Amino acid sequence: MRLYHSPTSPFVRKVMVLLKETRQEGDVTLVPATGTPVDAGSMPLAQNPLGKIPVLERADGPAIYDSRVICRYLDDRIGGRLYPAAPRLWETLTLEATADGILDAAVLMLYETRVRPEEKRFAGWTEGQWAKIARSLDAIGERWMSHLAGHIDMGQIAMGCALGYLDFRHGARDWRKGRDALAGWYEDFAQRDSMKATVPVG
Ligand SMILES: N[C@@H](CCC(=O)N[C@@H](CS)C(=O)NCC(=O)O)C(=O)O
Repeated sequence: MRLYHSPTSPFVRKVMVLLKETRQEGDVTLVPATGTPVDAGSMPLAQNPLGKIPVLERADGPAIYDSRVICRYLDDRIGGRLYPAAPRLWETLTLEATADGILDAAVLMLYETRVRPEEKRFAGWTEGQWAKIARSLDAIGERWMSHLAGHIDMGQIAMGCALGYLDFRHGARDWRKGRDALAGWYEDFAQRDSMKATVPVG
């Protein structure tokens, strides 16, 4: 299989952590890809018309995309370890969706400063994105700590990648402030070999 990859993409990181946790890394060749909404660059447009990564080219079927689809596919391929059976599955998927939503907002905030010309920026829009992140982190701290304390699953991996990305791109916002329980969980989770091996650089 071939995975379109960037070492700074938190969505790609979700896939990389899963590959390491499930010992499938050797089955995948990484293909570098970069691009933005205004310049698709080397994004695999033929495989994903949305021009986003990750994209996985499979040996047994057409390319698939969106980190949630790829992660579910790769987990299913080895018998399903990181997506548990229902009813816990619905929590796992909701936690993963929340982490991905945090990442969507965080990536849009980055594009606002990196891609949009300064005279066209709108601070209220950026703050609205951060408000989504802040509300989500508060909700996780209030309602999801027992799930996070359970057996590792894809919801936890996605949340670990989301918090790592906030440190990487939005460290000055200090997401840990007032969120001791979540910060404590992340400190431990970030020590996993799969997380240490995929820390974003660039
Ligand atoms: N929902 C997608 C989001 C993927 C995504 O936004 N990837 C970013 C890189 S971090 C990207 O490819 N951006 C290019 C663009 O938006 O044009 C997923 O989970 O895979």
